[in-house]
Amino acid sequence: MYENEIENIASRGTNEEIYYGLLELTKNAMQQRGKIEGKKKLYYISAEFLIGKLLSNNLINLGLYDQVEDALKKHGKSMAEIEEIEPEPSLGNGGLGRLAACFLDSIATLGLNGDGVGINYHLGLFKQEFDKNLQKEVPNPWIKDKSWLRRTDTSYEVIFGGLRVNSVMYEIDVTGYDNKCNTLKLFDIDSVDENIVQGESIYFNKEDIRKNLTLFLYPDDSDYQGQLLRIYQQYFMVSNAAQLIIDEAAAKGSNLYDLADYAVVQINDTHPTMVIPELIRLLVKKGIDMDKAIDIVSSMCAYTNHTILAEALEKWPVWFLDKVVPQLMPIIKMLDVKVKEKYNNNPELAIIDENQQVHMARIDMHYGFSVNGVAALHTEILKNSELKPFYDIYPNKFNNKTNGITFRRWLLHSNHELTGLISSKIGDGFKKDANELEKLMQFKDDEAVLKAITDIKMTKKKEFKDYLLKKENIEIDENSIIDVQVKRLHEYKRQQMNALYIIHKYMDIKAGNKPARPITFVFGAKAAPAYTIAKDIIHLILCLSKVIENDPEVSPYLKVVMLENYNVTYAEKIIPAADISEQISLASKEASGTSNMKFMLNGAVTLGTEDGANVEIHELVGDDNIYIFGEKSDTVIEHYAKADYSAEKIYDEDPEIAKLVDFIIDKKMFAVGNKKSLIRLYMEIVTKDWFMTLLDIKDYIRVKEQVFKDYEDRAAWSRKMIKNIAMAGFFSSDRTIAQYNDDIWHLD
Ligand code: GPW
Repeated sequence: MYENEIENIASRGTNEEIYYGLLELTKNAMQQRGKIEGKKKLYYISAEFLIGKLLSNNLINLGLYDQVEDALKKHGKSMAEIEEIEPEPSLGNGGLGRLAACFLDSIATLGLNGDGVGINYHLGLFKQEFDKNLQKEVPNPWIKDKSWLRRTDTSYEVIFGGLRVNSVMYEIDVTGYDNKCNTLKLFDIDSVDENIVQGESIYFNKEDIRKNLTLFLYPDDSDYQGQLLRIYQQYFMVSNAAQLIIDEAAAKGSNLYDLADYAVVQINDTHPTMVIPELIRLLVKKGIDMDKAIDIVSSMCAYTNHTILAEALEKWPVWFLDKVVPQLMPIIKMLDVKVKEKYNNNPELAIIDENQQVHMARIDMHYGFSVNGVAALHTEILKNSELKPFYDIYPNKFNNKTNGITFRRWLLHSNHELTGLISSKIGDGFKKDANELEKLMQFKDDEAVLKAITDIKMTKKKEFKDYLLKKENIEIDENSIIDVQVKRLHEYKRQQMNALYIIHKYMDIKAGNKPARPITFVFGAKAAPAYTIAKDIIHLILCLSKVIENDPEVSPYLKVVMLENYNVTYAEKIIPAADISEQISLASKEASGTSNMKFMLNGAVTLGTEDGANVEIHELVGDDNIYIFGEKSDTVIEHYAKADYSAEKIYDEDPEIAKLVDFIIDKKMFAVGNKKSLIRLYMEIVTKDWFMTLLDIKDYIRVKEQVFKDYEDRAAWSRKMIKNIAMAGFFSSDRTIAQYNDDIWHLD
């Protein structure tokens, strides 16, 4: 199929013409596939869908990729260069948004009837630029005249306090691997005006809702207008979703009393929580009795928790909601009264607390039928501490769904070489059943296969080197060890601890201890615009990079690279090139992590704490094929409970640690950096250190030294690589989604 069209497109003159030709062809091919159907439908509502570029993935899922690549080759072109034309939509911050995108791929691949519902942010998340070693945020317009978006005629009225808007629904087709299509539905309004953004910044008038409602993803919420805007966005998203759900069910014959036979809603963290009162409101408006409406909605909504960080569990003041969504407040108040009556005014369970704050997650837990965490450890912590009062009253609602990633993007697309090798050894079965990767263990002592795996790693390192040189004019050594930490910048993820290791290594080399081979430390991370310390950590890393580069004694052995504007596309390039995967969050704080899975699948070895899904990786690969360090979650949770952790004490009592921290404010650093920022970070680490960097730093250094030493036994290292690849099957999002369906959604 499509031979002539593909040949015709590949023969066009410019990459742009080829890209747009392939875009149209792919969109048509997806329409031809047809839709996945069924009586009951899943609505995966999420404020973020970090879908990445779509051309290659859609072609892979349609089975057309090889044909296109061959045709391009004949004309002296490659997919890689054509793909450069495609803008990357930045409709997510990080893991949560990328997870939603992986899930859409797997839902369609398993042939399950399920759509994503979200918001069409015109400028997405900001684009990151570095200026004077500091992060600068600029808008990232991604919507072009021709794109994957399809405008539909579906439109709903959404009523806020003192404002009515009419939405427009856009769709992006989501094709399963060798299967039919679902859709991602993104709501928007026509009146949004990109010109209200001031210059090359992300600042705009936050009060003009008609013009800014879908302008940015999570605009700066450090001031109160920003938070209000976030509530406007959330309600806009769920009011559209609720109306869509009711319309689609009614069209299939639902009398609405049986709505749960037609629809199940997955609430992706608390951002879409207002879908619960909104559905209740709409059902009551249609004449259904209030208690009955509550029952119906409670039987069709399920909630996923993605964090135990208290500051991320959304709480909104009653008066915010009164202002933005006045028609929901009577319902939320009634839901709260029912809870208070039933549970004796227990303040831990209250939806509205004594400070007149509405706890969004508590609405989900009382009025949804399922509550899940995203890794085994995370779910245990939810049950035993964070959400214990709720687990005590609703033990049957709680369940675990360890995250997963789509292997179509994170292996088939990002690592054709490794995919080819695996196919040649164990056949193509793993593409549909990822557990078949375990068959690779037959080759654990096969020198030719082990060599092929290390050769592929070298190929991917060279490819990354070329990409980086072209994109950022930074040159790295492909023969160096590539050690990678890529994820949002947050103190709990502890990029600052990695930086302290680099300081240790720098000093060690200055003292005459040269490493066996050069090491390249790669970081990629965006910091929230209002998160000062996170931005200070970026500054620290960029300054370290300069100090090392300027030091001829050290620069032959160490290089620090901070990728500018790390995004999905960058992830696809760096992950296959990585030797070491840094997963060093403070134990208990990283709900799951998903890049850890992507690295493992591509043959990198994890250096990490017993946190999130690292725990499950550890169980699967065994002690010899992962590097674990640091305090365990129980100890950490105890420290928090007793409030007995003191960074200052460690700093005062351990001169080796003090020496590393002091380097942050060394004159070498001041020579390239911003004094205020470096001093602020130094003080933060010495006097606060909320995420206990100094608690784990010594063990981290000890184990990391061991990693670099072990790397030199190339044969032993290649056996660690194959073990990681072979055991990665569990982390396919196809497995995760099958479990969601078996335990929660029950779609045909
Ligand atoms: F705070 N995660 C994220 F829980 O990327 F809502 N953004 C978020 O806003 C939140 C969580 C939230 C991440 C977790 O940090 C990560 O551990 C997890 O793997 C990922 O969500 C997907 O579950």
